[in-house]
Amino acid sequence: MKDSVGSWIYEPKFEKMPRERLVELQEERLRKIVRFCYERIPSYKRKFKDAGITPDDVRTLDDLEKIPFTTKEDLRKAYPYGTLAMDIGEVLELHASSGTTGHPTTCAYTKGDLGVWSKVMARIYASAGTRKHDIVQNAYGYGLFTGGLGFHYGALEIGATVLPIASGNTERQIRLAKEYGTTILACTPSYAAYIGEYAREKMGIDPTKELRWKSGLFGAEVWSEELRLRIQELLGLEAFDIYGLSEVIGPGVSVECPEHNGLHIYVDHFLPEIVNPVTGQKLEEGKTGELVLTTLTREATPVLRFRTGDMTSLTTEECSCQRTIARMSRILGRADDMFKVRGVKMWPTTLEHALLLVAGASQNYQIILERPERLDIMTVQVEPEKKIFERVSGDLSQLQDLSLEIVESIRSVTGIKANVVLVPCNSLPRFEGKARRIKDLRKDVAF
Ligand code: DLL
Repeated sequence: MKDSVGSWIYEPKFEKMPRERLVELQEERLRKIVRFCYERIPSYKRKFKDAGITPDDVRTLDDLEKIPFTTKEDLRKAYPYGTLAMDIGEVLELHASSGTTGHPTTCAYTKGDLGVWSKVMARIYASAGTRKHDIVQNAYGYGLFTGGLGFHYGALEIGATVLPIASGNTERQIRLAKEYGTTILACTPSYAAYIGEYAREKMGIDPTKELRWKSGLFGAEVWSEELRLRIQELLGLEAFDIYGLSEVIGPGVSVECPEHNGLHIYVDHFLPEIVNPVTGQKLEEGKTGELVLTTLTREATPVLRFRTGDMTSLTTEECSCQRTIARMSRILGRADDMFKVRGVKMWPTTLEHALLLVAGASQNYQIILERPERLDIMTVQVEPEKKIFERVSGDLSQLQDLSLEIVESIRSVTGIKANVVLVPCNSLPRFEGKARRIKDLRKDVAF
């Protein structure tokens, strides 16, 4: 195994467990959690009744499909306390996931849940080479968003030092990184890229030489392999993809190992399935579809077959890092972020991938979708890299070759001819949290 950042395994007992034993453990936990949900949460009892099943019908992993899905809408309807399986006296922490449409959803944690959260986050840190002597710059938002506290608890569990700086105030991020010599950066990938640009352009600091970051734990939004390479170049660290969601635990569901060939899922706590997002039909290993997760150990707000809306695929093929647990591919996008342009399905990352294949294009872009008459028009606004922008003294008309190259790259990746508009550096919005890349101005778009 490559050991670029001294990666290690925090709970080898679970991560390297022989497959048969792992399945036994999962089935044992599945039977328990199914009964627990049925007995403690009235909406599950109702769902089971409607489906004509009882907890006794779920004995093995193959029985999982008998259980009806849980959707975000189910959880929203049950807001604020309808999803609680425990008495409020047992709940130590409440988080509400961002409700951009309608009610948020409640994610509650007992002492046991916080223990599991800390442990899975510690596994994540270990996978990214974090040790006791590391100083973690935690630039995820603290508060109701689970990013900040999840990364905080994991760092404490490992015994590392945590700098709870939260997101924002980029100048201070860079100054403190330098002064304290922080070694691990945790934030969204779009913010990491922004920090890299800001350090160079606004502060004259080259993070690869003047900061001590060795690894970055980036997640909470979709990003592409090309953006990873950009961030690594900008910040001089090894970038790890980390996945999770509030309804299931927060960050802590899966992470890459140094092989960077998918994200190992902590399947002893979170049971994954892939389904066709339209029909709900279970898909076989290797096929791309919507990730569905069942929490095997969650106490306060357990979920059975939760439709995450995230598109990925699974593999149980062995990884050379020795972990036996399944891997998921990098998230392609959300089923509901997926957009169609003239019938072709894509996600923002598809475009990001196409853009970053072109030298001179930056990772700052925005997609605008319009349908002035009957045909979709996709316009991609892209900032050129700063050095290129400066070379032409801000005269974008001199960069026609660059925009043609981007048009060609998008065409070869998606088959669609987009309008590419180069825009001045620093003119597109930057995000300290999750990036929002699409402006869909089309009316009544049907999928
Ligand atoms: O974003 C938890 C998190 C915090 C994960 C920090 C990683 C790091 P939510 O706010 O509930 O929780 O948003 C969950 O974010 O369903 C995905 O659509 C997206 N997402 C999370 N991680 C990734 C990732 C946190 N690595 C939603 N790649 C999920 C792509 C991600 N999308």
